[in-house]
Amino acid sequence: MRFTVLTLFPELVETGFHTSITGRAAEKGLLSLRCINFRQYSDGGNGYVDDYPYGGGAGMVLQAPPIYRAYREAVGEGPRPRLVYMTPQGRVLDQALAKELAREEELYILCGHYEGVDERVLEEIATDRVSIGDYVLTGGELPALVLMDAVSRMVPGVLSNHESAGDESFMNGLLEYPQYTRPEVFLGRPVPEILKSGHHANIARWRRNESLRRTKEVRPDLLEAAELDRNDREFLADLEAEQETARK
Ligand code: 6GU
Repeated sequence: MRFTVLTLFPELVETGFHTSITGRAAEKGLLSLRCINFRQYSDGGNGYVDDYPYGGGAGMVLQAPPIYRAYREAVGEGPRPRLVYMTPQGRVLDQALAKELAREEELYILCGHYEGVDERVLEEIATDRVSIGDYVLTGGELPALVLMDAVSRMVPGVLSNHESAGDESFMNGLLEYPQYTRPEVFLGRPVPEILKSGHHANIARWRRNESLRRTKEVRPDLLEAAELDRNDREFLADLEAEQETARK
C-alpha cells in the first residue's frame, strides 16, 4: 500500500507512521508514505494557503489552488487515485471501511485545518470523506494516522502471525475478551483459574462469554449485528436474569 498525504504538518504524520508496526512494515517495503506539504504550492509562493470565508464568519478556509496544484503534481500522468478527505463531516470509519480501503494499491489522504477546505477542490479531487468519530479535532493529521494504521494492519504481511488480525475486537463483531500474563497473582488478583486448566474448549467458551459480557455492558448496539448461536443467547439471557435479580 502506498500512502500519499497532503498536509501542512508532514513531520507529525511521518513520525507517527514510522513508529511501531507501520514503520517496520515500511522498512520491509510493504507500505510506503509520501507526505506533501501544500504550503509549498501557495499562491505566488508567499506561504499563505488560507483566506477568509466568503459569506463571513469565524475562522479561515484553506484555499483550493495550493491543494489542487500539490495534488496534480503528485498524481502526474498516473490514474486518478482514491483520495480520502479527513473531516468530521464524513462517514465514520469502521473495520469494514478499513478493510475495503486496504484493497487499494494507492491511497491519497487530504488533511484539513481551520474551518475547512474550499468545497470546490474537494468536489474535484476527493472520492471519500471520512471521520474517525463524533468529536472535533484541530486537524486531519491524527485522523489520517488513525486511518492509515487501521488500513495498514489489514494489508497482507504487515502483521506477523504473532500479531494476527484474526481474533480481535470487531473482527467477529464483538469486543475482545480480557487477557492475562505472568505474574499469576497481581496485587492480590489471581489469573482466572480456567485459563490455566489447559482445557481448550472450556477456555474458548469462557472467552466467548467474556466477549459477550463486555459487549453487552459497553456496546450493546454491536450485539444486534453479531452472529450469535444458541450458547451465546443462553449466556446473554442468564446475564440478563442475573442483572434483573441484582436490581431487586
Ligand atoms: Cl477526520 N477531522 C477532524 N478535524 N476532527 C475529527 C475528525 C476528522 N474525525 C473526528 N473528529
